[in-house]
This record gives sequence, C-alpha cells and structure tokens, in this order.
Amino acid sequence: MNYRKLFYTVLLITVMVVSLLPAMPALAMHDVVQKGTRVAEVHETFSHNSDLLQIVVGEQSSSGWNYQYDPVGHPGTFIRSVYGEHYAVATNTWGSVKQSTAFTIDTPFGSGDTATLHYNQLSLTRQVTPPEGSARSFSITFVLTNTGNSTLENVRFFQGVDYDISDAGNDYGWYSNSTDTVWQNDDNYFKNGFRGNRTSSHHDLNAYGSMWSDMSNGNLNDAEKYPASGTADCGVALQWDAGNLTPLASWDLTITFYFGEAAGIEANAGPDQTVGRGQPVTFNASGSSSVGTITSYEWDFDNNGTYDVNVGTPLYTYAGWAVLGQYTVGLRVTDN
Ligand SMILES: [Ca+2]
Ligand SMILES: [Ca+2]
Ligand SMILES: [Ca+2]
Ligand SMILES: [Ca+2]
Repeated sequence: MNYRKLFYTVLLITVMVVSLLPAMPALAMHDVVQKGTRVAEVHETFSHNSDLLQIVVGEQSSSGWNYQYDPVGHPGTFIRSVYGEHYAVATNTWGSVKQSTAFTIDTPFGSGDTATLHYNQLSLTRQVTPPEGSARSFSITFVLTNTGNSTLENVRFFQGVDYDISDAGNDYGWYSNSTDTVWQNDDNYFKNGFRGNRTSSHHDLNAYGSMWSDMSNGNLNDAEKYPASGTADCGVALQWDAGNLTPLASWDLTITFYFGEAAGIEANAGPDQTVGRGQPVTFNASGSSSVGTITSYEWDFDNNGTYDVNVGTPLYTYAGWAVLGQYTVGLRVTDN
C-alpha cells in the first residue's frame, strides 16, 4: 500500500526537502554524415539555459531537460526533469506510425530555433519557444504541411515524454480531463506535465517502455493514471487528430511543457478560527486535494505529533478545549 502524505497545520506549513542527485551533464552536439551516399544529415541540438530550466532539444528527440526545483535551498543545482521526449506521425496513407527518427532532417536547428524535416510528402517544422527568466514552462510548435498532390488521410500526431523526476524512482502519472494535461509527480520533488493548444483525442500513461510502444503502435491506452498504486518509472503521451490534409494544407500544434508545479497531494485545514468560550470548533479540510482519492483525515488537536482522530470525511467538530487560549491544530491527509 502506498501512502502519499503532506502535513499541514492552520498556522504552519512544513516543507521537507530530500537529497539531490547531481545534475545531468549537457549533451554535446553531434554531426552524422553518411559518406559516399546522397544523404548528409546533420543534427544540431537547440540549447537554452534560463534561471530555472536547462533544455537541449534535438530535431527528432530530446533528453536531459533539467530543472532547478529549489533555488533558495539549493541555488544553482539543476536536477533531471525529463529523461527523453520524441514525437510521431501517422496517416492511413502510410499504414503505420512514423517515429520522429524516420523523418529526414532538411534544416537542423543550427543557431536558430526552428528545424525542418520531412517524411515522404509531409513536411514538419519543429520550433522551440524557449523559457525566459524564471518561467517554469516553455513550448514547441509543430507545423505539418502536405507538400504532395494527394490527400494524406486521417493524420494523427503523437507526443511522448519519459519524465524521470530527479530519477525514475517514486514517480507516478495521471491525466487531468479538465485541463487535458498529462502529469507526472514525484512527491519528494515536483510535478511536470504537458498539454497542447488543441484538445487531444487520446492519452497514454504506462511504464515508459510500454508508453513508447503504445505510441509506435498508434494505440494510446487512455489510462487515467499509472501505476494503479505506488510508484513506477512511467511515461506519458498525448495524441491529436489532424484529420485529412489536402495538398498544400497545413496543421499546427503548440505543446506547452510545465515544470515544478505543486505536488500531487495537498492538505488544507481551512482558515484560522476564533470561537467563544465553551463553543465547539468545526474544522473543514475540504480544501485538501489529491490526484487520487483522499481516504483519511487525521487531526492533531494539541499539535504534539500524535494524531488524535482519524476520520473518512473532511468535517470534524471538536469541543475538547476547556481553557481559553490559542491552539495550533495539525491535519494529515492520506490518499489511495
Ligand atoms: Ca525512465
Ligand atoms: Ca523520481
Ligand atoms: Ca519515467
Ligand atoms: Ca495529539
């Protein structure tokens, strides 16, 4: 059984920070030239460092996006936030999903922010809008253009990310239907996720290798969370349907990647209260939230670290104070 817990009092929030792993080294640019053939393909990654993010984006894939999750407690310490990302495109015309690595790079990033690739008659541009200052998000815009003279039927676009938040341990992922976002969290660190500026058609939450397989097969699993309980090295993906692309037609999508959002469970004991002599106090923890379901609310009425009651609902009425004074009450919530 897995317990994800945060501790909160009406007067005090305690934040615990655990040890860091060393930051991942920056990736080196590498050139691939196939001698003696007509193909000379050059990879030149796009690199950008801001106050909180270090990103290296390749034309076909990326690895090692790092995030400075605690600039006050650990200034200058960046930890791994994304292990790997890539995209894929499918159309009924091709019969199978084409991974980004199947695309030919026509224009590498070089010193710019835009790369151009193609597969058969489909042209694809990948443009990075890098993070600035202390922003905790950035975006990548894709434009798909049919450069041929026949329609590409039922075009689908896929984006996958294997988040490893600091490392692959203690991670879990879920899909937020209300915001159409795939999220992944490590309770010891922070929450990451991404969404598109268009509504997705499917999402995938799975073991990272299975997530890549789901993307390769074009069959995202539409799971609501992964793993069902506990934690795992999960990956997340989204699919968007572009419909039919007629000759010269284009379709674009901007995906925003978020870093360092609040963790997946939060205890909220409600506002401070003042009551008259001899009056009971009703506490309301309904402001607490979790990516799962909160299964217990524990109250510590003398704030000595021992929880005095354990109830399944957020409201609790207490009448145990006989002496006038100011009392600090602890709340602990546990989800499934
Ligand atoms: Ca991984
Ligand atoms: Ca982790
Ligand atoms: Ca992972
Ligand atoms: Ca107590």
